[in-house]
Amino acid sequence: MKIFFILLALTLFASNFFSQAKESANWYLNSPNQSKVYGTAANEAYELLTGKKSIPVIVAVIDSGVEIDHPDLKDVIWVNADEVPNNGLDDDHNGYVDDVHGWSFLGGATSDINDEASELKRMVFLEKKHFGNKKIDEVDPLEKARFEKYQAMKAKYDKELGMNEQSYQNLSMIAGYVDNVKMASNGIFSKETNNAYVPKDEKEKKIQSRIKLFFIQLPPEQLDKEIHHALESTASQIKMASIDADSIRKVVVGDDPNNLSNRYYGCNRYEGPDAMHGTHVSGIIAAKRGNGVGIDGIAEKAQIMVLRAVPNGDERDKDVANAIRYAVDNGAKVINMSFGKYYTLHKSYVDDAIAYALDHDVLLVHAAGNDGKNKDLEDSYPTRISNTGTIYPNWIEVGASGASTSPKKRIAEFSNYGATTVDFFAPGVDIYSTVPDGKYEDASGTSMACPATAGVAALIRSYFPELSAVEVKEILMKTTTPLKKKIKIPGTNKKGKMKDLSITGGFVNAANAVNYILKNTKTN
Ligand SMILES: [Ca+2]
Ligand SMILES: [Ca+2]
Ligand SMILES: [Ca+2]
Repeated sequence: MKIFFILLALTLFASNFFSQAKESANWYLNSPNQSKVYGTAANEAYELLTGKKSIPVIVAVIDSGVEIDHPDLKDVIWVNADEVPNNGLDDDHNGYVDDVHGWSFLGGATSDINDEASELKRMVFLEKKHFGNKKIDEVDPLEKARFEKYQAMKAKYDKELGMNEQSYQNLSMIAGYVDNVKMASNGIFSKETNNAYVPKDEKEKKIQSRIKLFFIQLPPEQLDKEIHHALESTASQIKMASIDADSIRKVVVGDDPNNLSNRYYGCNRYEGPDAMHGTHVSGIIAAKRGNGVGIDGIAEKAQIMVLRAVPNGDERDKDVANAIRYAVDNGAKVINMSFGKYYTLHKSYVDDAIAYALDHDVLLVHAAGNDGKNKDLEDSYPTRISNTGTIYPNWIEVGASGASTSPKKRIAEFSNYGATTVDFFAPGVDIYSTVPDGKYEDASGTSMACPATAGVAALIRSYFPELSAVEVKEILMKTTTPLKKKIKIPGTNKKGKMKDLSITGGFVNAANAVNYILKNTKTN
């Protein structure tokens, strides 16, 4: 699941949700050393690096796909120089035909996967195949524990389905209301038309007043779009419930998603059906700086390698592992992973790919998730902790922070956290970045904090290539900006310390990292 622009589906009726005031469009580049806004200090880092040499760094974006011809991205998309485009041959013999800018693990000869089942559904589906309609007393005694686990998963899955139905009904009502407002006012949904609209009944009256609260943070046009987007994706999850968990995959891609031995499947369509999320992520890392167009990304010399592996619904461990391996084999030094799920079917396969990245000096950056949860209590996947208990050191886990200077509002209300499982926080609220059709939009999520951090890591690796992935991670950990004041713990009404939320208790800071390196290591 794309840890996405905050899903309105479940939260539209929580009035305090969008509580953070926007300070400025490029706030994520600001320095906490120079202002009270806790950006990444990328611009200050460049001031410190004036005159120093840097090299290109490939950053793999494992995501939904990327608009590679976006005006602010087209010059920073990775080009596989050894691959001749469109000749139907694997010229560089890496196993992938015509992979010029990366690869999609979610397509076949002619079509692409957009919607997929949840991992929980896949697990329930496989176990159902195994146990059929057996009852507990009909199960082989040796399989009782497995059966009980299956029953627990099934109960959870059934509950999820019920919740989807509920949020679909809520969203339909809200979307219907928005459409009614538009119909009454020449197609325009705005503050004014919402205020002027005469509600048809009590329900509409309630929606009208709730929507007013959301206008404080979200422009009407975006709210309209997000409501309809959430409605569509909920509808697709409901539709998914009635079909075989692997059927779409088998028809579109053609591989067996539970046979992990085959790495070579997919296609070279980099955008896929919905490149919104991956395009936004890529802009934060690398949108062309100083070209007078759009925004400045964080890492000037980053080249984006596009790896499509994250559909609507849950990504598959097989694709995540193969995308990591592709990135490692084809020269990426940093991998951005703005996705996650709470169930996993083939975790060891991803564990092995992470170990492979470690062996080849590749840094993985992962989003903590948007459920306001303590990850020390319930972790999501992928995770740096392997099935055998190894903790991989080439991994950074990032929570999301906002531009607000009020400590109470500095940590995003939606962000997951963990005193032992999240490393630090990075800008992830109201981040303005590239989206398809050559446009730009605000989005919030740990999905945005992750590329903010990947961008900083790429900046460091570009100027200090002699540092290893693990050293870069350690330096970013050592040089975070602390915050002594009490913060609000996401998803609760409790106050806490930053150390309750992350290992470092701080916020990523590119300038501090550069300063540290210049002082403590012999470079350039
Ligand atoms: Ca190739
Ligand atoms: Ca070729
Ligand atoms: Ca630009």
